[in-house]
Amino acid sequence: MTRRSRFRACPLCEAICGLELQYEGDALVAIRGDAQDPFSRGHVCPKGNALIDLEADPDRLRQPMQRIGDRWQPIAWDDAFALAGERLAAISGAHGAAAIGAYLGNPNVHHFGSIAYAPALLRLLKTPNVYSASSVDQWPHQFVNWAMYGHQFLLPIPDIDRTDVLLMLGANPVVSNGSLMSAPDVVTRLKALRQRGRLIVIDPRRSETAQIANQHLFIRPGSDALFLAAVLQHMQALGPARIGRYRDRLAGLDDALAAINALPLDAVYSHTGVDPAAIADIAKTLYQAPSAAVYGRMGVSTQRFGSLCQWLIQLLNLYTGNLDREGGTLVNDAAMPITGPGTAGGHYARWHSRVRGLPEFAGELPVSVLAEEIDSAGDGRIRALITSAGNPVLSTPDGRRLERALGTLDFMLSIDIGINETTRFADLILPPASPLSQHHYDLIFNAFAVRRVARLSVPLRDPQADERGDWQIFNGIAQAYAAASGKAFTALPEPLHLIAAGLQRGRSGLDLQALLAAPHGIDLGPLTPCLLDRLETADGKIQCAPAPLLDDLPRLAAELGKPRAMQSLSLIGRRHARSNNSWMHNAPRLVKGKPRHQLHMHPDDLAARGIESGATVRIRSAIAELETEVLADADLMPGVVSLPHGFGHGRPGSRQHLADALAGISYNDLSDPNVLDGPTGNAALNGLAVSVDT
Ligand SMILES: Nc1nc2c(c(=O)[nH]1)N[C@H]1C(S)=C(S)[C@@H](COP(=O)(O)OP(=O)(O)OC[C@H]3O[C@@H](n4cnc5c(=O)[nH]c(N)nc54)[C@H](O)[C@@H]3O)O[C@H]1N2
Ligand SMILES: Nc1nc2c(c(=O)[nH]1)N[C@H]1C(S)=C(S)[C@@H](COP(=O)(O)OP(=O)(O)OC[C@H]3O[C@@H](n4cnc5c(=O)[nH]c(N)nc54)[C@H](O)[C@@H]3O)O[C@H]1N2
Ligand code: SF4
Ligand SMILES: [Mo]
Repeated sequence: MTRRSRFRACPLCEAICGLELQYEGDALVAIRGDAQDPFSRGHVCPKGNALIDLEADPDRLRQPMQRIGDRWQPIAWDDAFALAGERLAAISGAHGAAAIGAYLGNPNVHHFGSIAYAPALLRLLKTPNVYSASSVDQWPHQFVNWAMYGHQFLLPIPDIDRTDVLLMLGANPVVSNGSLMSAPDVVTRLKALRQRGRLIVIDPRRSETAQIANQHLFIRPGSDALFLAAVLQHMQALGPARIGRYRDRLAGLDDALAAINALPLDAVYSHTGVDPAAIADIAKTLYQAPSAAVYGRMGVSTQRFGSLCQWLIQLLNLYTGNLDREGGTLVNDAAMPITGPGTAGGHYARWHSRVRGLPEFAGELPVSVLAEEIDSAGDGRIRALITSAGNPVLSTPDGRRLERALGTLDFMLSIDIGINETTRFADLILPPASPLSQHHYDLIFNAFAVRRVARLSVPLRDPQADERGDWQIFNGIAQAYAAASGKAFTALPEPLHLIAAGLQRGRSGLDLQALLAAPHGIDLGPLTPCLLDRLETADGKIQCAPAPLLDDLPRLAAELGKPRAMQSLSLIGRRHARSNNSWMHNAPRLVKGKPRHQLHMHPDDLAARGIESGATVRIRSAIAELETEVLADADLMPGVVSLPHGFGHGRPGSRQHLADALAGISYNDLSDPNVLDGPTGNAALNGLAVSVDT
């Protein structure tokens, strides 16, 4: 049979690679990188190839399913929408809007039919109980963008293709393929940077990215804010802030520097483990380089000082004059804007969580409070939950408590493709059609890319009669809920309509026709300085000293007074090229080969405890004690242990036959929902104090 190639963007990670999908008839038989995509230039990774497995997965749901006790039975779409609408309306009517909670997981961002349609349903529900994977991830970035630049998505992106020096903290793009800097084929880009200038990686593990860097320094988990503050203190001795371009657009720089300079950092070495001479050298390198960028990701956002880290990173880029400059960090002027008039810029502390009183940010509460908002009695308790493309039982802190809480809900609705650790508690699961049969435009990742690019993905096959796209599911639930509760709701038009309207709001001049005529995507060139023109703060200035960040400095200073607990180990995460958070473990081509779930520990730490590599060990955190196997890993900083998240499958009722057979424990059965970033309540997943013994 002849093969036909069809093209679209990969929906699986932020690199948004172009894929060439080869079909025989209607069967997807092979996947390659799209060599004609001007941005990804033919790059593909093992996960991209595993789309074949996802399409063929026998456990993938292809019609709505209703749970009756522990049996699942198919239900027709119209009946499913009606049931969802009636149950949600009844619970909201009896107990108020707060009784309905919603959790949006990571894949929502990768589907236009979710990201552009879910907000209308949430607005209709009017609940203060909205949660998402953002608060176990990049909230500190969004918060600092909002506080300093006036919009949560005015995100300065490191100009990795042109910079001379990149200081990278807590990121491992060689494995993750880059995050909050969409950069397909990032290895080639980083190797070019290494040739051209200097890549410096700060990480408690000699990560795959550290291995291709010019320089790698270990750091004690959670101590980066002290390190960054020390770099900024040193830099001030080298010369003045290079703020000429933004001089009259800055507010509070002196206040910010004074507060940071008041930190007594003489003991920075004993807290960070980074040699003061190296800190001085990094300050000089950044300050003197023709261009330089500081960038930090998961390891410095999902930790106790995540927001301070992101703030200090912005201040360093500003001080060296590299903020909003070619070769420094730049904001993407996306073809389909996600900032500016009519977009959700963010707000803070307009309401607080019922039980612990944590502030909302941008309309959401931190997911670390979700379980207690379900299981603590009282008015405003969550009694019904909607999850969309999320697996919070494995992905958010204290998954065991959440799991117990989910079992007590009056009603749970999941929009998901499978029955897993989370969705097995749902009363109703609505599975969207494959992304390959839907229109898609990457609203978020085109806007966070290291170049200006645009690409429309069109359906590669006709939808089947009984399939519904994500957008139809969100419309369907909202319409049924409105009907059952006597509210008004106008369904949103189909994706192409919203995509065309979105492009029209931008300044690229591109329209739908232009995108349809360019199936491999369009390159609009490198990023250009535009942040100053786009600031959305009240006074139009960059806010260098936002109060919530200054107010968090005493908490950091208090760290300096604390002796380090010598007995405890510090637990950090670890991603693998063949894993995707908690959900791609049912793909045969990804899970084959040797297991990857083990706890890694430095040989010296193993020896000190008399533990053999390969042994089964007990890991104890503040909330749990679990057993798994340990492996020696000389690439870790002594005192640090690492465990991948997203394992711990095989729970009763889950239907993921390959995943459920895998060994491993869930990191988030250990992680503590009370250990959080100060201003945002983002989960401090990394740097968890644990002990390990046999
Ligand atoms: N300890 C620890 N915990 C972490 C992290 C960590 O590094 N360490 N990382 C955090 C990060 S960065 C993130 S983003 C979160 C992720 O947290 P979540 O988004 O909650 O979890 P995922 O594992 O991504 O689960 C994705 C869910 O989406 C479903 N799904 C997949 N494709 C589709 C689709 O096309 N449509 C729909 N409707 N559903 C689909 C899957 O079946 C699965 O249920 O985890 C966080 N948790
Ligand atoms: N293969 C694969 N790719 C993925 C994912 C996946 O699960 N698998 N997930 C996707 C998602 S949702 C996201 S958000 C991105 C994340 O993308 P990245 O942030 O690039 O990925 P991580 O692997 O979480 O990198 C975190 C790094 O921080 C280090 N670290 C831990 N604690 C600290 C600390 O206290 N200080 C410092 N300086 N470093 C620390 C870790 O050792 C690790 O190397 O990856 C995406 N890409
Ligand atoms: S790097 Fe990301 S976008 Fe590219 S093929 Fe792999 S999963 Fe897909
Ligand atoms: Mo993420």
